[in-house]
Amino acid sequence: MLSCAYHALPATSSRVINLKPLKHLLSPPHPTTWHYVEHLIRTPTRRSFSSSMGSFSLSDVRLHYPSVRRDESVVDNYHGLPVPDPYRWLEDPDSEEVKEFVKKQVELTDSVLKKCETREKLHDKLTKFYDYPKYGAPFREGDKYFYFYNKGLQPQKVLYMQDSLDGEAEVLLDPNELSEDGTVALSTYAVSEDAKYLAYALSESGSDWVTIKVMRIEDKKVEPDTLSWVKFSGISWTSDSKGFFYSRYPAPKEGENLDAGTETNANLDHQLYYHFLGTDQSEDILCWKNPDNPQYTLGASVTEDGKFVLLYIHEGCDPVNKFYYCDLSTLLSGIKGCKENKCLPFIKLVDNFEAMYYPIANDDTVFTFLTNKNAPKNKLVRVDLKEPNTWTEVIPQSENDVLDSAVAVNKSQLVVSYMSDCKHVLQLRDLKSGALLHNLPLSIGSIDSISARRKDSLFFIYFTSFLTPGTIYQCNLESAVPDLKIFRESAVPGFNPTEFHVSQVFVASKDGTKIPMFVVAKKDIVLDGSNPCLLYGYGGFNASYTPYFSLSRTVLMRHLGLVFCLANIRGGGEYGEEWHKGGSLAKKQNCFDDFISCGEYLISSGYTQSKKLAIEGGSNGGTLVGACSNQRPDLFGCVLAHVGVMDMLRFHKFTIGHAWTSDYGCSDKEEEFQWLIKYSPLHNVRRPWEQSNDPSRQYPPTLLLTADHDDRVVPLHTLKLLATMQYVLCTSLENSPQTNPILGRIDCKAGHGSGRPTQKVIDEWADAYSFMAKVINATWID
Ligand code: X99
Repeated sequence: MLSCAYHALPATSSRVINLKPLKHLLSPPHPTTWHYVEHLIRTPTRRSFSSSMGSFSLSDVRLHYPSVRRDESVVDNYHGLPVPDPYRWLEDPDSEEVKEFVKKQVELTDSVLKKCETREKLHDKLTKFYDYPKYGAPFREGDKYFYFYNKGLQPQKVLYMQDSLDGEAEVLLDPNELSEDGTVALSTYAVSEDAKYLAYALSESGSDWVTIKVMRIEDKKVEPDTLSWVKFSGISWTSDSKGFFYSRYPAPKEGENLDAGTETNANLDHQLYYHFLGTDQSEDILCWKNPDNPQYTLGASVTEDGKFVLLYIHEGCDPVNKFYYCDLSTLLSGIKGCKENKCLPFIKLVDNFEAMYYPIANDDTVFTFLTNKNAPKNKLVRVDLKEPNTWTEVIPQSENDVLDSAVAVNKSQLVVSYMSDCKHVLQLRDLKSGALLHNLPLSIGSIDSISARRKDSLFFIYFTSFLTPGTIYQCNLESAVPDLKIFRESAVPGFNPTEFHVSQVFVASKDGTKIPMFVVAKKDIVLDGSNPCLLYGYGGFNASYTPYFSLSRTVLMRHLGLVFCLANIRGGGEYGEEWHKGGSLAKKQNCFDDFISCGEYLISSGYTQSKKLAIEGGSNGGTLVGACSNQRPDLFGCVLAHVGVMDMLRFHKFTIGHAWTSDYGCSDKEEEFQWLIKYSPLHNVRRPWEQSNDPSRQYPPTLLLTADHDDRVVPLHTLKLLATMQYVLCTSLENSPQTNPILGRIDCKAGHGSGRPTQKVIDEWADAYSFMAKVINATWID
């Protein structure tokens, strides 16, 4: 499971603390630019392919790559150094030439995927295995219970409501009814405190843009309220249920942005608004803006007691925020009185970006925060707003474990989760003193979410692990000794977890730092270097990977004998903010060294060999595998790079890219340009046969994946790297030794990953992993 402290700030339902990062959640409307290639993915045109008789190796003969124009006239000057960018024209998603490029790449890729023998079998098995009921943890609002449920292969999960846990459940919102192909997804949502209204944000085609709608729960009537240009927003109702706070960007100028999610322009001037139910969006009250700092992002939440609205201001993606509050009772004529762009009279409790301040609970003006102020592994502190200079410690920083989350429950208690060597540990503590009351034992794995309210004595947690699809525990704090009881448990039919084994090893990296890595494999594997192996990593943005269930990897382990490995490399938050800083900015190379060391370990310890070692990563993890394959093309047998940031010199110019300078730095600054040019995947593609004594050394078979509506990491990153790799390695030399394929998979009506319908998820798994199986020569085991 992936979690990130920065993302724990209230964004989804205020009462379910979802520890998953928002990048796997989160999006809106309009036609698409690259729709016309969609049919090519389903019914590809036939194309002749040399050596297509029977079983063959994809590397026998060089593919016939499309010829792609290079514009040698585009050369940027970075602090005196000229840097050519011959594929700059690929940055315009609306140009006909780009559409033609995409079309040809999709045709080529599909012609190869058709030759991957396991593609259909994988598709069938993945579909069969995925068809099991998936429940989310119940959460309460007013006197109702709510939960998500997908009966198996539904494109999107459905929101249900019931009066009691054993009462009859009714469908409240079924996103599957909102589009024919399942590409409309529910992202953020919030139920009003009286449980009369549901405000919910819908995303189209995987975009980060969302439209907020409102439903009257009683009769499920959808109200006329429609809020547009919402992105990176939570929804938080005031306790009077008259309306809610949300964040948005200014509406684009007329004619701009006809197909939300395909545009690439920078997201600037995030603003906080309050929407009154039953009014037009044009009447919404502007509550905060930062005209002097257009790159800031804003979020707000109303406290559980309804007294305060809290404002969080972020600059970039670091776990740091400013923290302001407004006592709602002091607004003389209510929020309405704040018209004419005056904003709410927020009081600045923390007005710098030195640390993270995440509110856990408040008793009137006495607030308890989770913070990393002078505590890189986090701690709990308390302050009375009336005495803003007196802070006391409630739970001090632990020596080894990261204080991951704390949720108030049963009036005076806290459910606290720690991350201990990349696994979660759960405790019950006293809210006032922070004292440990009980350890709540769990097996080795992750707490995906904690669903609790301060006024309730019953809470739920969602637990997952490599071999546990999902177990929801309930805990009743009315009993003398709290006891976690299984409330619901998922099982994948046909999957027997007892056949597999999970271990955790600590691999010495280049500088000696011990890097934890999980290894999941069949119990009876032989360490003779013969096993197909998949190494996965992320390494950035303080995001932590703890054990999680992956249906696709389960199928690969069972039917390809695959060893699955998860490397907890630096840049993540597995050991707190120091682990993050150890793999960011000037130290980003540590991420690649850590990952490469993990790959070398898997070979030296007999799990696998280079030819059978695949690496995979998405987003910042796409950058990771892109950089690692540039640095060690000899070490890997397959590279799967999903939605990666590949142009490290220009990422900050597109959509929310500017927020990533907190991890990467920015090429506008000379020193930081020097960090970036050294590992930028786009700028470090070299011919391995010219770099070594081995004239046959080449790049591993590579699949670069992206999607037309990815407005988080815009597709141009992948398109430019694809064109560059094909040119440098394959087409610019008549008899290039590079026979391993370099391919791109460009999905349509899809984005960075969140909200993707089940069918698209399964299609992508089948494509990527059948390509992998083919090139690492992993054969099907029935
Ligand atoms: C983001 O870019 C987060 C974007 N984002 C906000 C939100 O800035 O999702 C924000 C403000 C308020 C509410 C919600 C949001 N992220 C998240 C990075 C990594 C992350 C990302 O997606 F920090 F975990 N990247 C893509 C980084 C490089 C590749």
